[in-house]
Amino acid sequence: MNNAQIADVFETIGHLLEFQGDNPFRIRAYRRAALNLRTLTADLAEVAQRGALEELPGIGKDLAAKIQELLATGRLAYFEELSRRVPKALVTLVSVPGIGPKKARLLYDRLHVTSLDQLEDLARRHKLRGLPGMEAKTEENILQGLQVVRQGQARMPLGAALALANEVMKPLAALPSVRQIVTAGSVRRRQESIGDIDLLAVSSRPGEVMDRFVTLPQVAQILAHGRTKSSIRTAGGVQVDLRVVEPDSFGAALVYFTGSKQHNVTIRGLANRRGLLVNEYGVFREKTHRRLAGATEEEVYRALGLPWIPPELREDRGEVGQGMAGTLPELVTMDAIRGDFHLHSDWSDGAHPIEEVAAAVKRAGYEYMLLSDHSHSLKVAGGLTAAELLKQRGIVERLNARLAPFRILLGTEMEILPDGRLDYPDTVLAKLDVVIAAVHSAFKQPRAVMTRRIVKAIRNPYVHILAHPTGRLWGQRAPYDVDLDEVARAAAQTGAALEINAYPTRMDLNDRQARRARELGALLAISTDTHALTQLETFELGLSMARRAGLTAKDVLNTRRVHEVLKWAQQKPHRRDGRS
Ligand code: DGT
Ligand code: CA
Ligand code: CA
Repeated sequence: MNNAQIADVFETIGHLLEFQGDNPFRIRAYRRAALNLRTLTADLAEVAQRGALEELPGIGKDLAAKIQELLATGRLAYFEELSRRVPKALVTLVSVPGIGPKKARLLYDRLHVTSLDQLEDLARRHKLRGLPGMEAKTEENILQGLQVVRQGQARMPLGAALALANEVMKPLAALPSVRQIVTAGSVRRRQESIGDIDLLAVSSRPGEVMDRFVTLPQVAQILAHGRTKSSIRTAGGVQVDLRVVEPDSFGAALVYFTGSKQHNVTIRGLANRRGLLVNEYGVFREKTHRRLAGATEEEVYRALGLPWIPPELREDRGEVGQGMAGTLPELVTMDAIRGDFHLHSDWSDGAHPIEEVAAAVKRAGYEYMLLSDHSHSLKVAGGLTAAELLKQRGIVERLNARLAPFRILLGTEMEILPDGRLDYPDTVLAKLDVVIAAVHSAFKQPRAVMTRRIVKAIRNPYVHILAHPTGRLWGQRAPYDVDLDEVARAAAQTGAALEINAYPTRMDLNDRQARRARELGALLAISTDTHALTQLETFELGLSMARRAGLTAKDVLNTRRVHEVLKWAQQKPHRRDGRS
């Protein structure tokens, strides 16, 4: 069993317990564990082998034993026993955001709903309203929830796809005949959602690669097994395609199978206008069929009169024209990144003491980090009172003396209350280095109210970064309704930054939203939202969104030196239009 499957089991247990009216703390513990497992980049089997399961956030003795049982047997007696006590249809229904146990009961008992298709049909025909507590708006919410579930089922978030791709590539790369193996398709373009995983390899013995591929432990079903091309499906339902190509057409194949389809169409058009032919084998003269390029991507693009185009930009959003004009943006790279702007410690809902978080961030090569524990209104996450928050200052200073030149900035991830007021008074905020504000409540507010709420927070002179601006949680919660253009304009006017949250189930802002925010003049800050140290490496997901947005180093706050960040933060109260 892989991480996602074990997370699914825990999440379902949460639902089953809720049906039985079990202890809310136990229910929450299972749900939180599920969420943490989903965002874990390490392989659970490997963590278990190291005996380190209990070091994971939210995993105690009991859950660690359950993970062990699932890993060892693929089953969990406790889960099977719980499942027997609750009709399967209820479990299906409650997986839809917006349907709790009470509504699921109603739908099942009164309308005998047993499948999502049936539910969708009834909601579309307005047959749900009239049940106690169900109105037109409820039907709308349920339809929206169904979309969220289906999106989550049909495509997976980038982080999960990258983890699986690496897991599959590792044993293949180890074969002596394999000279290269890389991702192609949407994974290589770092798209936020992935349909299937495409891999490309060069090998002197393609047959051996194919045989190894279709017998990997991840394989649940072999969809195709050919001489140079095979496809499999994992137990989690993910399709993986692998092709082996000749070395002298590797570059052409990589361009072709990286896509996107639209990008390929555009470069084919460009080739045709120049009397050339481009396909997965190379670039050829149309008339003589003489081969001009094929072994590397660089030479393929060069033969077409283009510079090499980073995969993240290959979406036919103008990159081919920019390439011809020599105006492709110089995308921000990991090398340019100096700090991470959103990390939790065990003072709120993080898993580790400040000291350990800082040491790990420093070890990862950063120059600074923003400590941002939750504020007191977020009780479920152990939010800090103002007095507790200010107590962190002394600890931060002592650690800074020890870790110099590494620097911990003191901040907070502060609640934006439903009416747009903030969780701490300005007198407290003025004592912090950088302040993050975030929405974690009243998600259902109408668009105008939510927009006003967030803009009001951004206009506070002491608020510097808006965390996860849309609140979307992959497969669980749709984004709240907010006018992001208004939010970006307010950020641009006041000199605040919008976050690109790299948490694997968030990726918020995503690439399109970040691109738009930059167009409107807003600065972007990439953050891991780290709760456990295994999450530090997810920074790459946020960086991918930034690169797909076409951001350069100067568009991204993280590329600034620490004193520049502090200066930027201190200037905010003095900007003319800081307060509305
Ligand atoms: P996905 O899997 O939905 O996340 O998106 P992709 O882009 O990975 O799409 P996929 O797996 O169907 O195909 C991988 C790449 O192969 C795609 O980006 C471009 C190339 N490709 C696939 N089918 C065609 C086609 O009919 N025409 C062209 N020009 N390229 C194709
Ligand atoms: Ca694909
Ligand atoms: Ca594919």
